[in-house]
Amino acid sequence: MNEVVLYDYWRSSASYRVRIALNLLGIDYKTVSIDLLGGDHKKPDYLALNPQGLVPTLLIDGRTLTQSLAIIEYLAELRPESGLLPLDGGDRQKVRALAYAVAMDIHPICNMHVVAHLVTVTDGADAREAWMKHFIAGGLSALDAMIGTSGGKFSFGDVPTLADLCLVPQVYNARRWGVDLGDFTRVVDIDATCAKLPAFQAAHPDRVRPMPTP
Ligand SMILES: N[C@@H](CCC(=O)N[C@@H](CS)C(=O)NCC(=O)O)C(=O)O
Repeated sequence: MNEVVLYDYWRSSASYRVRIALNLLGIDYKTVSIDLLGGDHKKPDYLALNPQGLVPTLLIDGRTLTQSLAIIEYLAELRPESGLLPLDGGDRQKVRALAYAVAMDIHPICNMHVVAHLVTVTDGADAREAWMKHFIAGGLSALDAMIGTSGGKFSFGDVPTLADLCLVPQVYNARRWGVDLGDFTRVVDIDATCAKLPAFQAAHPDRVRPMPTP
């Protein structure tokens, strides 16, 4: 098998999702750090891999894969026994709905280039934090309600799914921005359950942050 290579940024939620998936599936991979703050994602070499100029990108099976959820679904379909996507169509729909609530409804409006533009058009540095808190809190409140009183240990059932791979990085991001998570009991409990698993621990931004060059 060719070497698996993940182009990622340590603090990127979308990269974090894919790191967890690779770890859960036991797929060894090499990381190439794309420094978003340094503009690496807009350089021609990287744009040739990922024309959107976003991380992550995964090289695997001789393919160049982009879009974190599409990457995870590719991996999950190769290993249906992983449970990342449930086998039952109705259950799979529910897991995708929970994942999309984060990846499509919270993440895009809180992305780096979106918020950087907000700051330029509002001319207010405070706008960034207020924006992040508002949309992350609203999105996580809805996610908490969607998960509701389902009794499983994870977002859906008793094994980690695509939904948890989206929830955990979003909670990390919420904490980074100082969002009050007090009302989101299920979300916080599920995050804590995931945090006990080595695959999630090894993917945490603090564990993968590149060392500054001396
Ligand atoms: N829908 C894409 C989103 C990827 C994405 O937005 N990545 C962020 C980091 S989490 C990024 O590269 N941002 C760069 C920017 O905003 O300029 C995916 O899931 O892969």
